[in-house]
Amino acid sequence: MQTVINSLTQQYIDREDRYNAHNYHPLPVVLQKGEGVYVWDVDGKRYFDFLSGYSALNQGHCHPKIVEAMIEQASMLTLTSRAFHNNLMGEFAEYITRLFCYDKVLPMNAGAEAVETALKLARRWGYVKKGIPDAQAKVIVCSENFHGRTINIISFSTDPDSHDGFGPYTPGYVVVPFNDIPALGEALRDPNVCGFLLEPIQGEAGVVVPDEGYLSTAFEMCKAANVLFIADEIQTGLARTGRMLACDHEQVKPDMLILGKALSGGVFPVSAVLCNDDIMLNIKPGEHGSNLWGNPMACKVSMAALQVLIDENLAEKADELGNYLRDEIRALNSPFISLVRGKGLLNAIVINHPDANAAWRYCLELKENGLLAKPTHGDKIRFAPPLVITKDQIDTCVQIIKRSLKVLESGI
Ligand code: IF1
Repeated sequence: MQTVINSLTQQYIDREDRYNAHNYHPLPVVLQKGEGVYVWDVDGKRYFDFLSGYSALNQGHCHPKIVEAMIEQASMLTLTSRAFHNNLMGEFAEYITRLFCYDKVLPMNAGAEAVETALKLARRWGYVKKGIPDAQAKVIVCSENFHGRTINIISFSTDPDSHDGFGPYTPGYVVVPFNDIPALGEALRDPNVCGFLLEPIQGEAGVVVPDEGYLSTAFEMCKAANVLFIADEIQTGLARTGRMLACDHEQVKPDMLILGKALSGGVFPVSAVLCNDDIMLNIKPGEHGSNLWGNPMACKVSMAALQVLIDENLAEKADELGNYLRDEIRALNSPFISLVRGKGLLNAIVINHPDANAAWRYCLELKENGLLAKPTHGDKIRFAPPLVITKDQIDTCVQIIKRSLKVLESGI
């Protein structure tokens, strides 16, 4: 089916295309308003958002408490830089470190910056505390990882689109297959390894959930090898998978925790690294920073965003509704859906269809029927609505998901 794009939508798209870098391939929908689980396009058509800004919007669009915190702070004080103190930095740091039970927090802005920060902290810990010879530190990472777009981070990406053509690459990384304990064991034998960086569930790879016991076993192995276990929970964290952190499913407390995305409820770039003093205090004044990090706006917004997760029991809701959503999609018994996987409300379906373009065509049809989702790696589609969605709304969405499958009956 050919989607009809009206001329107003096309004008917006053409303008973007004319002036914006071409580093994305979005669905042809132009949004201008959001509230809770809904977004509206420039024609006023309403959609369920099943992407949630790649999990930045766990609290839903324009959550009133988060927006209120932002507006209040915006008219009071927005930025001090770290040359001076501000009245919110300490309050935020106390709030978030108590919540996640770490000694210290180091706030940043984008997710990739927090990952970079964690890698610097791991290397520094390796030299100061573990006694790794200068410039020899290595970090183990997983194949199919996604941790951001900086040159350092893409140096250890195994995705050709992210990686190729941006060399020379940063050395110091060892790639092991995800969910492979023996391979990790082998890599941990190198005494120069300071850290193991992983996503507890691989998001961009298509919501790949490791075997039960993988996280806890990997954590124990890192302990035994005196290697830091570093969890990138930028996408899996903050109630998305049915627990505050995905590592909570296996009672693992990472040595370093990386947060981003929903840390601000999607209104503002806020990220953070949390760890204890033996790791954090190896970085001294002048050795790391950012002009914008930990600004009062971010502090205020982030505390509001975290409080919403707690007050609205969003982890519990994600757990319950995630099980329900997966069961309902499985019950459709569609020959075109070969797999439904995920935890909580971080889910993906795998499309089974001879047409390589089927997942894209299906997403266009979902859009026509009022639900926005985006394919990843060709045949996978993420289903990750804001956690404020209700059971009734999920029922409506499952009907849309079902009805839209009809489009795949053609083109076989
Ligand atoms: C885009 C992907 C998802 C992340 C994890 C670090 C970062 C991300 C686990 C970096 C960011 C975003 C980036 C966004 C799309 C989205 C994404 F497709 F790119 F891979 F969700 F799966 N660690 N993920 O998922 O955080 O610096 O971007 O704030 O358009 O690139 P960032």
